[in-house]
Amino acid sequence: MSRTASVSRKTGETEIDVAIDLDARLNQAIHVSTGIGFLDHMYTALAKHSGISLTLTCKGDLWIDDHHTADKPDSAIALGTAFKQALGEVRGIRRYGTGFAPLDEVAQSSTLSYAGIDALPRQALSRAVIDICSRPYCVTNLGIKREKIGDLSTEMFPHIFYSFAMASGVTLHIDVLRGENDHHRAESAFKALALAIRQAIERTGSDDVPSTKGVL
Ligand SMILES: [Mn+2]
Repeated sequence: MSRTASVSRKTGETEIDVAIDLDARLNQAIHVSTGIGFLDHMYTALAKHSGISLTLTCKGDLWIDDHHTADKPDSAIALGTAFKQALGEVRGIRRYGTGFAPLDEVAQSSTLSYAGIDALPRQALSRAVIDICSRPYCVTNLGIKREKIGDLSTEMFPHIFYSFAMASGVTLHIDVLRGENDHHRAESAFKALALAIRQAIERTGSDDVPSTKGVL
């Protein structure tokens, strides 16, 4: 049984089309175009490392600001809605997923030039925990200081994760554990979430509902 979904949302503020395939690992295709470069980068990383195929196009009212494109009720809500639809009834999957994603802060080659002073490259590290439980909840601790990364306001990151969690009905805990550079902190958070999703949606081979209550 395929786990795919398409969602279109059109409001006075944005026009979004999302198509996902949760089981596309061998033929993974990712096309993300939101009009905000850094947001494309994050959604692409999320899809890539979760092993899903994703097409996400968004035409937002970027002449106002990035709020409608990045924040609810738009790209993240559409993505969460498509994710929930593709999953269908929560059965036969692992349900829980945990992801830890490190990310180089300093290129190895440039580290060499620090010879003897700071020989270890710095790394960012994030942890994400997901429970596909139909009880939407989201807590994030990203510790990002810059106001913007590229054209994306960094205040959007918690909103993106929150909106995804609310729309998909999952519980999320996302913490950036270390990292100097805000681009890397954010990117490692999305990658950690991707790894958590990849684990949680993995089929167990049974048709079991992963809950002692027998329903999720
Ligand atoms: Mn990057």
